[in-house]
Amino acid sequence: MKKLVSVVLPTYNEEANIASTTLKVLEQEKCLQDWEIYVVVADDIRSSDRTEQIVKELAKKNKRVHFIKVEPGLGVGLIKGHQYALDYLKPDVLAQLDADGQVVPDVLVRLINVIEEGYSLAIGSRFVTGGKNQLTLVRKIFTYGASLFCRLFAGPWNIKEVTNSARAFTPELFKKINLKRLPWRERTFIIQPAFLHEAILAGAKYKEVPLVFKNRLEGYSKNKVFNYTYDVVTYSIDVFLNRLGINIRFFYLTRRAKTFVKFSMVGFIGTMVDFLFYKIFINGLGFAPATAKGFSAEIAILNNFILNNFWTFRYRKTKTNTWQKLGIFNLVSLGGLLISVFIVKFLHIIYGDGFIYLFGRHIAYNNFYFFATIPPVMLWNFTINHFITWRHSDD
Ligand SMILES: Nc1nc2c(ncn2[C@@H]2O[C@H](COP(=O)(O)OP(=O)(O)O)[C@@H](O)[C@H]2O)c(=O)[nH]1
Ligand SMILES: [Mg+2]
Repeated sequence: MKKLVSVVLPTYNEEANIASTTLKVLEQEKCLQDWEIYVVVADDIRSSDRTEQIVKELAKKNKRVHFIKVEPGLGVGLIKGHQYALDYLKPDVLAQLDADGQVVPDVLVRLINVIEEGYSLAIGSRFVTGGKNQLTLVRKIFTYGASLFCRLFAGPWNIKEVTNSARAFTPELFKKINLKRLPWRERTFIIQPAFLHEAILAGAKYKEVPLVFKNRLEGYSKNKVFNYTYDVVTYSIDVFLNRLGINIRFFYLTRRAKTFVKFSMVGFIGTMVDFLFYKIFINGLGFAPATAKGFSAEIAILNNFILNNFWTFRYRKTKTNTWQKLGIFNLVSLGGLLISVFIVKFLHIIYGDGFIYLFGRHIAYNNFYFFATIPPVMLWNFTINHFITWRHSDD
């Protein structure tokens, strides 16, 4: 009796690739004499192209091809795909690959061989001998950076590849994975490193095998690299904190508070821009400090507006146009400026000019007045911009 491997192919608008990828995956059987390959295509309900019709046609002709429709998100596609396989196909090994043909499908043979050697988890990797990453420079930097960050903070150090889906594992391992903790329902690719982490906690015996990742020829990538970077960083910090015994669900909190976190990052960058131009105007152009501050503050406001408009609140549909938003944003910032002046004035009246002695230095009270303005001004700016400047309107 042959053994059975189910291969989940998650799809989201993959009409140009899914037929050829499915056939190439099934073809790998010629290098796997003891195995029968089954394919489960897990198509996102948001797919608006012909992926579904194409796979259903294939499934009619070939009982090895199965099709399910799944809720949005890569994690949902993968997990629901494996659950379907366990329920209906009773596989000896669960495997998964990208459906777009970017990953050369012969990796499947190596993944299964590793499971046959006695490992419970085989990981396709661009970072072991024979592996190749033929993506653009930005993506290469991301792959490497994510790998390094995960290895340092989440561990283990000896897994080099964390951000692709090509893997195989035993049903026993899959059943031991804590799905309550794994963020598989989140609409992000974080499932890729998070699944590894949870698999290791579930006792996986793992090994990496080489994989060639080509550039995409057809269709488009759904990988939002900037968001993915944010998730990899916050997830790894979450794991790290957990290890220190600090269980504050950092990943979930920062995801829920994502807009606020982005807004704060913009504010931080804006403060640096403000300070940089303040110094340039004074030292380079000989402006008086007050004049320099006026110009540098407006440059910082423009900087923050652009970042907030095209990043923080990018998905907000507003009734106002960009110029109107810029006008409102300036007014809100002016409000913030007034608030900070009042706070400094108020604190100065109460506490006056003084020093405290900290770390062997005299530190003037006015430094604390400056920093005391940041939380209330942040709150003001965020609240007003959230509810007014970038007010979301559905119609
Ligand atoms: N079901 C499902 N599949 C997805 C989703 N996002 C991406 N995929 C599939 O996952 C695979 C990898 O995604 P891709 O966009 O190619 O990311 P990249 O290879 O990292 O650029 C492809 O087969 C996609 O069709 C999703 O939200 N739901
Ligand atoms: Mg891809």
